[in-house]
Amino acid sequence: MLKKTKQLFKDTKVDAVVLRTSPACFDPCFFYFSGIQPGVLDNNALLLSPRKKPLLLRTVLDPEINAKGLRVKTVKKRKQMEAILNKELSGKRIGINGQRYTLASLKRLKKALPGKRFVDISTQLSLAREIKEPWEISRISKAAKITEKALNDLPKIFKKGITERQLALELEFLLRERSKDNVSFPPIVANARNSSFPHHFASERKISKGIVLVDCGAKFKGYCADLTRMFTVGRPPKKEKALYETVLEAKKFGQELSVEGARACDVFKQVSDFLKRNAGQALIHGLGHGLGLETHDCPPGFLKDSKDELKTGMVLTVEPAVYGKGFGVRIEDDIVVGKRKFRALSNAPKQLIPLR
Ligand SMILES: [Mn+2]
Repeated sequence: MLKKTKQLFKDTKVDAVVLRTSPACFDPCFFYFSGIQPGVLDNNALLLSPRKKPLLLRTVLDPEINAKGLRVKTVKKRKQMEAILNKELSGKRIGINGQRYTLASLKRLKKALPGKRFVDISTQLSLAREIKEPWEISRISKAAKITEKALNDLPKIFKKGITERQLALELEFLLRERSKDNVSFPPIVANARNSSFPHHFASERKISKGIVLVDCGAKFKGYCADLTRMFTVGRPPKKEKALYETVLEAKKFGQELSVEGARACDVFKQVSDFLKRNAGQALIHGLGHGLGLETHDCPPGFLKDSKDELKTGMVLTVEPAVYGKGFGVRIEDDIVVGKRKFRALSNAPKQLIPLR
Protein backbone atom coordinates (compact mmCIF):
# COMPACT_ATOMS: atom_id res chain seq x y z
CA MET A 1 0.00 0.00 0.00
CA LEU A 2 2.96 2.24 0.63
CA LYS A 3 3.68 2.38 -3.10
CA LYS A 4 0.11 3.44 -3.87
CA THR A 5 0.18 6.08 -1.15
CA LYS A 6 3.43 7.51 -2.52
CA GLN A 7 1.95 7.62 -6.01
CA LEU A 8 -1.14 9.34 -4.64
CA PHE A 9 0.92 12.21 -3.23
CA LYS A 10 2.80 12.50 -6.51
CA ASP A 11 -0.47 12.66 -8.46
CA THR A 12 -2.28 15.10 -6.18
CA LYS A 13 0.45 17.36 -4.75
CA VAL A 14 -1.49 17.63 -1.50
CA ASP A 15 0.22 17.84 1.89
CA ALA A 16 -1.98 15.26 3.58
CA VAL A 17 -5.15 13.24 3.03
CA VAL A 18 -8.00 12.85 5.50
CA LEU A 19 -10.29 9.89 4.80
CA ARG A 20 -13.55 9.25 6.62
CA THR A 21 -16.14 6.54 6.37
CA SER A 22 -19.61 6.36 7.91
CA PRO A 23 -22.78 4.32 7.54
CA ALA A 24 -24.23 7.15 5.47
CA CYS A 25 -21.14 7.54 3.30
CA PHE A 26 -19.10 4.35 2.96
CA ASP A 27 -15.63 5.09 1.64
CA PRO A 28 -13.73 2.07 0.29
CA CYS A 29 -10.57 4.22 0.22
CA PHE A 30 -10.56 4.37 4.02
CA PHE A 31 -10.21 0.58 4.11
CA TYR A 32 -7.96 0.35 1.07
CA PHE A 33 -5.33 2.73 2.37
CA SER A 34 -5.49 1.51 5.97
CA GLY A 35 -5.65 -2.22 5.34
CA ILE A 36 -8.51 -2.46 7.84
CA GLN A 37 -11.08 -5.16 7.11
CA PRO A 38 -14.09 -3.39 5.53
CA GLY A 39 -17.12 -3.03 7.75
CA VAL A 40 -19.38 -0.43 9.26
CA LEU A 41 -17.45 2.24 11.10
CA ASP A 42 -18.42 5.68 12.25
CA ASN A 43 -16.54 8.81 13.30
CA ASN A 44 -13.10 7.32 12.67
CA ALA A 45 -10.52 9.06 10.53
CA LEU A 46 -7.47 8.01 8.58
CA LEU A 47 -4.71 10.50 8.03
CA LEU A 48 -2.20 9.91 5.25
CA SER A 49 1.01 11.94 5.11
CA PRO A 50 3.81 11.70 2.58
CA ARG A 51 6.56 10.89 5.06
CA LYS A 52 4.83 9.29 8.06
CA LYS A 53 3.00 6.04 8.64
CA PRO A 54 -0.77 6.39 8.21
CA LEU A 55 -2.49 7.51 11.40
CA LEU A 56 -5.75 5.86 12.41
CA LEU A 57 -7.89 7.92 14.74
CA ARG A 58 -10.41 5.52 16.18
CA THR A 59 -13.13 6.15 18.70
CA VAL A 60 -13.54 4.31 21.98
CA LEU A 61 -16.39 2.40 20.35
CA ASP A 62 -14.02 0.67 17.93
CA PRO A 63 -11.09 -0.39 20.10
CA GLU A 64 -10.39 -3.55 18.06
CA ILE A 65 -9.94 -2.03 14.64
CA ASN A 66 -6.33 -1.99 13.56
CA ALA A 67 -4.02 -3.13 10.79
CA LYS A 68 -0.33 -3.64 10.16
CA GLY A 69 1.80 -0.54 9.70
CA LEU A 70 -0.58 2.00 11.23
CA ARG A 71 -0.05 4.47 14.02
CA VAL A 72 -3.15 4.36 16.16
CA LYS A 73 -4.74 6.81 18.55
CA THR A 74 -7.97 6.20 20.39
CA VAL A 75 -10.09 9.26 21.08
CA LYS A 76 -13.07 9.87 23.29
CA LYS A 77 -14.52 13.04 21.87
CA ARG A 78 -14.74 14.66 18.47
CA LYS A 79 -12.92 17.74 19.78
CA GLN A 80 -10.01 15.52 20.76
CA MET A 81 -9.89 14.04 17.28
CA GLU A 82 -9.93 17.50 15.74
CA ALA A 83 -7.14 18.65 18.02
CA ILE A 84 -4.94 15.73 16.95
CA LEU A 85 -5.69 16.42 13.30
CA ASN A 86 -4.73 20.05 13.77
CA LYS A 87 -1.44 19.06 15.35
CA GLU A 88 -0.60 16.39 12.78
CA LEU A 89 -1.44 18.38 9.66
CA SER A 90 1.51 20.56 8.84
CA GLY A 91 0.75 21.58 5.26
CA LYS A 92 -2.09 23.68 3.89
CA ARG A 93 -3.50 21.51 1.11
CA ILE A 94 -5.63 18.67 2.45
CA GLY A 95 -6.89 16.01 0.08
CA ILE A 96 -10.34 14.56 0.65
CA ASN A 97 -12.56 12.12 -1.21
CA GLY A 98 -15.16 14.58 -2.46
CA GLN A 99 -17.45 11.77 -3.53
CA ARG A 100 -17.68 10.36 -0.02
CA TYR A 101 -18.07 13.40 2.22
CA THR A 102 -21.48 14.68 3.10
CA LEU A 103 -21.89 18.43 2.98
CA ALA A 104 -22.38 18.41 6.75
CA SER A 105 -19.16 16.51 7.51
CA LEU A 106 -17.12 18.73 5.22
CA LYS A 107 -18.53 21.84 6.91
CA ARG A 108 -17.54 20.44 10.29
CA LEU A 109 -14.03 19.60 9.10
CA LYS A 110 -13.56 23.08 7.65
CA LYS A 111 -14.59 24.62 10.92
CA ALA A 112 -12.29 22.35 12.92
CA LEU A 113 -9.29 22.98 10.67
CA PRO A 114 -9.23 26.71 9.94
CA GLY A 115 -6.75 27.94 7.38
CA LYS A 116 -6.61 24.66 5.45
CA ARG A 117 -7.52 24.26 1.81
CA PHE A 118 -9.52 21.17 0.95
CA VAL A 119 -8.85 19.56 -2.39
CA ASP A 120 -11.09 16.94 -3.94
CA ILE A 121 -8.79 14.08 -4.95
CA SER A 122 -11.54 11.52 -5.70
CA THR A 123 -10.32 11.02 -9.29
CA GLN A 124 -6.79 10.14 -8.17
CA LEU A 125 -8.14 7.91 -5.39
CA SER A 126 -10.13 5.96 -7.98
CA LEU A 127 -7.12 5.72 -10.26
CA ALA A 128 -5.10 4.23 -7.41
CA ARG A 129 -7.67 1.47 -6.92
CA GLU A 130 -8.69 0.60 -10.48
CA ILE A 131 -5.85 -1.84 -11.15
CA LYS A 132 -6.13 -4.60 -8.61
CA GLU A 133 -3.19 -6.12 -6.77
CA PRO A 134 -2.79 -9.92 -6.98
CA TRP A 135 -4.06 -10.34 -3.41
CA GLU A 136 -7.19 -8.37 -4.29
CA ILE A 137 -7.79 -10.44 -7.41
CA SER A 138 -7.54 -13.63 -5.39
CA ARG A 139 -10.19 -12.34 -2.95
CA ILE A 140 -12.57 -11.41 -5.78
CA SER A 141 -11.86 -14.76 -7.40
CA LYS A 142 -12.72 -16.58 -4.18
CA ALA A 143 -15.92 -14.52 -3.86
CA ALA A 144 -16.84 -15.44 -7.45
CA LYS A 145 -16.18 -19.15 -6.81
CA ILE A 146 -18.39 -19.12 -3.71
CA THR A 147 -21.12 -17.31 -5.63
CA GLU A 148 -20.93 -19.66 -8.59
CA LYS A 149 -21.12 -22.71 -6.33
CA ALA A 150 -24.14 -21.33 -4.43
CA LEU A 151 -25.90 -20.63 -7.74
CA ASN A 152 -25.17 -24.19 -8.87
CA ASP A 153 -26.73 -25.41 -5.63
CA LEU A 154 -29.90 -23.38 -6.18
CA PRO A 155 -31.87 -26.30 -7.72
CA LYS A 156 -31.34 -28.16 -4.42
CA ILE A 157 -32.92 -25.33 -2.42
CA PHE A 158 -35.77 -24.73 -4.81
CA LYS A 159 -39.18 -25.95 -3.62
CA LYS A 160 -42.56 -25.79 -5.28
CA GLY A 161 -44.45 -22.72 -4.09
CA ILE A 162 -41.36 -20.83 -2.87
CA THR A 163 -41.51 -17.07 -3.44
CA GLU A 164 -38.86 -14.92 -5.07
CA ARG A 165 -38.12 -13.33 -1.71
CA GLN A 166 -37.78 -16.67 0.09
CA LEU A 167 -35.44 -18.03 -2.55
CA ALA A 168 -33.37 -14.83 -2.39
CA LEU A 169 -33.16 -15.19 1.40
CA GLU A 170 -32.06 -18.86 1.22
CA LEU A 171 -29.45 -17.91 -1.34
CA GLU A 172 -28.20 -15.04 0.81
CA PHE A 173 -27.84 -17.43 3.74
CA LEU A 174 -25.73 -19.81 1.63
CA LEU A 175 -23.52 -17.00 0.35
CA ARG A 176 -22.92 -15.47 3.77
CA GLU A 177 -22.39 -18.77 5.52
CA ARG A 178 -19.81 -19.90 2.98
CA SER A 179 -17.94 -16.63 2.55
CA LYS A 180 -17.98 -15.72 6.26
CA ASP A 181 -18.77 -12.21 5.08
CA ASN A 182 -21.64 -10.15 3.77
CA VAL A 183 -23.28 -10.26 0.35
CA SER A 184 -22.36 -7.68 -2.27
CA PHE A 185 -26.06 -6.66 -2.41
CA PRO A 186 -29.41 -8.31 -1.64
CA PRO A 187 -29.89 -11.04 -4.29
CA ILE A 188 -32.24 -10.35 -7.19
CA VAL A 189 -34.61 -13.21 -7.98
CA ALA A 190 -36.96 -12.46 -10.87
CA ASN A 191 -39.42 -14.95 -12.29
CA ALA A 192 -41.11 -14.76 -15.70
CA ARG A 193 -42.20 -11.20 -16.54
CA ASN A 194 -40.22 -9.81 -13.59
CA SER A 195 -36.98 -10.80 -15.36
CA SER A 196 -37.65 -8.02 -17.85
CA PHE A 197 -37.02 -5.40 -15.12
CA PRO A 198 -33.21 -4.98 -14.81
CA HIS A 199 -33.20 -4.14 -11.07
CA HIS A 200 -36.24 -6.12 -9.95
CA PHE A 201 -36.58 -6.42 -6.17
CA ALA A 202 -37.35 -10.03 -5.11
CA SER A 203 -41.12 -10.01 -4.54
CA GLU A 204 -43.82 -12.14 -2.89
CA ARG A 205 -44.51 -13.79 -6.23
CA LYS A 206 -44.55 -17.59 -6.05
CA ILE A 207 -42.08 -18.89 -8.57
CA SER A 208 -44.00 -20.65 -11.28
CA LYS A 209 -43.34 -21.65 -14.85
CA GLY A 210 -40.87 -19.71 -16.88
CA ILE A 211 -37.50 -18.15 -16.63
CA VAL A 212 -35.86 -17.18 -13.30
CA LEU A 213 -33.13 -14.56 -13.37
CA VAL A 214 -30.85 -14.60 -10.32
CA ASP A 215 -28.28 -11.84 -9.81
CA CYS A 216 -26.17 -12.03 -6.67
CA GLY A 217 -22.68 -11.94 -5.21
CA ALA A 218 -20.81 -12.98 -2.10
CA LYS A 219 -18.16 -10.78 -0.55
CA PHE A 220 -14.95 -12.40 0.55
CA LYS A 221 -12.73 -10.47 2.97
CA GLY A 222 -14.46 -7.32 1.85
CA TYR A 223 -14.23 -7.94 -1.90
CA CYS A 224 -17.33 -8.37 -4.06
CA ALA A 225 -18.41 -10.83 -6.71
CA ASP A 226 -21.38 -10.18 -8.97
CA LEU A 227 -22.90 -12.93 -11.13
CA THR A 228 -26.17 -13.43 -12.99
CA ARG A 229 -27.50 -16.85 -13.91
CA MET A 230 -30.64 -17.88 -15.75
CA PHE A 231 -32.81 -20.75 -14.55
CA THR A 232 -36.02 -22.26 -15.80
CA VAL A 233 -38.98 -23.98 -14.23
CA GLY A 234 -40.48 -26.48 -16.62
CA ARG A 235 -39.19 -26.98 -20.11
CA PRO A 236 -38.12 -23.66 -21.61
CA PRO A 237 -39.88 -22.56 -24.80
CA LYS A 238 -37.76 -22.18 -27.92
CA LYS A 239 -37.79 -18.39 -27.68
CA GLU A 240 -36.19 -18.36 -24.24
CA LYS A 241 -33.60 -20.95 -25.23
CA ALA A 242 -32.66 -19.08 -28.37
CA LEU A 243 -32.31 -15.74 -26.59
CA TYR A 244 -30.13 -17.34 -23.92
CA GLU A 245 -27.76 -18.59 -26.58
CA THR A 246 -27.55 -15.19 -28.25
CA VAL A 247 -26.84 -13.38 -24.96
CA LEU A 248 -24.21 -15.99 -24.10
CA GLU A 249 -22.54 -15.36 -27.46
CA ALA A 250 -22.60 -11.64 -26.73
CA LYS A 251 -21.00 -12.24 -23.34
CA LYS A 252 -18.17 -14.31 -24.85
CA PHE A 253 -17.67 -11.64 -27.50
CA GLY A 254 -17.43 -8.95 -24.84
CA GLN A 255 -14.99 -10.98 -22.77
CA GLU A 256 -12.72 -11.62 -25.72
CA LEU A 257 -12.58 -7.91 -26.50
CA SER A 258 -11.48 -7.17 -22.92
CA VAL A 259 -7.74 -6.93 -23.33
CA GLU A 260 -5.21 -4.27 -22.47
CA GLY A 261 -5.53 -1.18 -24.63
CA ALA A 262 -9.13 -1.77 -25.69
CA ARG A 263 -11.40 1.22 -25.25
CA ALA A 264 -14.27 0.47 -22.87
CA CYS A 265 -16.73 2.39 -25.08
CA ASP A 266 -15.69 0.34 -28.14
CA VAL A 267 -16.31 -2.94 -26.32
CA PHE A 268 -19.70 -1.60 -25.30
CA LYS A 269 -20.56 -0.56 -28.84
CA GLN A 270 -19.47 -3.81 -30.47
CA VAL A 271 -21.50 -5.96 -28.08
CA SER A 272 -24.46 -3.61 -28.25
CA ASP A 273 -24.41 -3.76 -32.07
CA PHE A 274 -24.13 -7.55 -31.91
CA LEU A 275 -27.27 -7.73 -29.76
CA LYS A 276 -29.10 -5.27 -31.99
CA ARG A 277 -28.32 -7.45 -35.03
CA ASN A 278 -29.04 -10.81 -33.41
CA ALA A 279 -31.73 -10.09 -30.84
CA GLY A 280 -33.28 -6.89 -32.16
CA GLN A 281 -32.33 -4.79 -29.12
CA ALA A 282 -29.26 -2.73 -28.26
CA LEU A 283 -27.96 -2.64 -24.67
CA ILE A 284 -30.10 -0.49 -22.37
CA HIS A 285 -27.47 -0.37 -19.60
CA GLY A 286 -23.71 -0.65 -19.38
CA LEU A 287 -22.10 -3.89 -20.51
CA GLY A 288 -20.30 -4.16 -17.18
CA HIS A 289 -18.58 -2.33 -14.35
CA GLY A 290 -15.51 -2.47 -12.17
CA LEU A 291 -15.57 -4.88 -9.26
CA GLY A 292 -13.70 -4.66 -5.96
CA LEU A 293 -14.42 -3.34 -2.49
CA GLU A 294 -17.73 -2.21 -3.93
CA THR A 295 -20.08 -3.97 -6.34
CA HIS A 296 -19.79 -1.00 -8.63
CA ASP A 297 -16.12 -0.26 -8.16
CA CYS A 298 -13.65 1.65 -10.30
CA PRO A 299 -13.20 1.74 -13.24
CA PRO A 300 -16.80 2.71 -14.16
CA GLY A 301 -16.60 0.12 -16.93
CA PHE A 302 -18.13 -0.59 -20.30
CA LEU A 303 -20.28 2.47 -20.83
CA LYS A 304 -21.39 4.14 -24.02
CA ASP A 305 -19.56 7.38 -23.23
CA SER A 306 -16.60 5.96 -21.31
CA LYS A 307 -13.18 7.49 -21.99
CA ASP A 308 -11.38 4.63 -20.23
CA GLU A 309 -8.84 2.32 -21.73
CA LEU A 310 -8.62 -1.18 -20.32
CA LYS A 311 -5.48 -2.07 -18.41
CA THR A 312 -4.07 -5.37 -17.21
CA GLY A 313 -5.30 -6.13 -13.70
CA MET A 314 -8.63 -4.34 -13.93
CA VAL A 315 -11.46 -6.54 -12.65
CA LEU A 316 -14.81 -6.11 -14.38
CA THR A 317 -18.18 -7.72 -14.91
CA VAL A 318 -19.42 -8.54 -18.39
CA GLU A 319 -23.21 -8.62 -18.36
CA PRO A 320 -25.02 -8.30 -21.67
CA ALA A 321 -28.81 -8.43 -21.48
CA VAL A 322 -31.95 -8.26 -23.57
CA TYR A 323 -35.21 -7.24 -21.92
CA GLY A 324 -38.31 -8.32 -23.83
CA LYS A 325 -42.01 -7.97 -23.12
CA GLY A 326 -42.63 -11.27 -21.39
CA PHE A 327 -39.15 -11.97 -20.03
CA GLY A 328 -35.54 -10.83 -20.02
CA VAL A 329 -32.18 -12.58 -20.23
CA ARG A 330 -28.99 -11.32 -18.58
CA ILE A 331 -25.80 -13.32 -18.16
CA GLU A 332 -23.03 -11.94 -15.99
CA ASP A 333 -19.52 -13.20 -15.39
CA ASP A 334 -16.48 -11.61 -13.72
CA ILE A 335 -13.15 -11.18 -15.50
CA VAL A 336 -9.64 -9.83 -15.12
CA VAL A 337 -8.25 -7.84 -18.04
CA GLY A 338 -5.01 -9.31 -19.38
CA LYS A 339 -2.34 -8.24 -21.84
CA ARG A 340 -3.52 -10.47 -24.67
CA LYS A 341 -6.40 -12.37 -23.11
CA PHE A 342 -8.94 -11.91 -20.36
CA ARG A 343 -8.99 -14.24 -17.36
CA ALA A 344 -12.39 -15.65 -16.38
CA LEU A 345 -13.22 -15.70 -12.66
CA SER A 346 -16.53 -17.46 -13.39
CA ASN A 347 -18.15 -19.27 -16.29
CA ALA A 348 -21.84 -19.22 -17.13
CA PRO A 349 -23.22 -22.55 -18.35
CA LYS A 350 -24.07 -23.17 -22.00
CA GLN A 351 -27.76 -23.53 -21.28
CA LEU A 352 -30.53 -22.39 -18.98
CA ILE A 353 -30.28 -24.26 -15.67
CA PRO A 354 -33.38 -26.35 -14.84
CA LEU A 355 -34.74 -25.68 -11.34
CA ARG A 356 -36.95 -28.77 -11.40
MN1 LIG B 1 -23.35 -6.34 -12.14
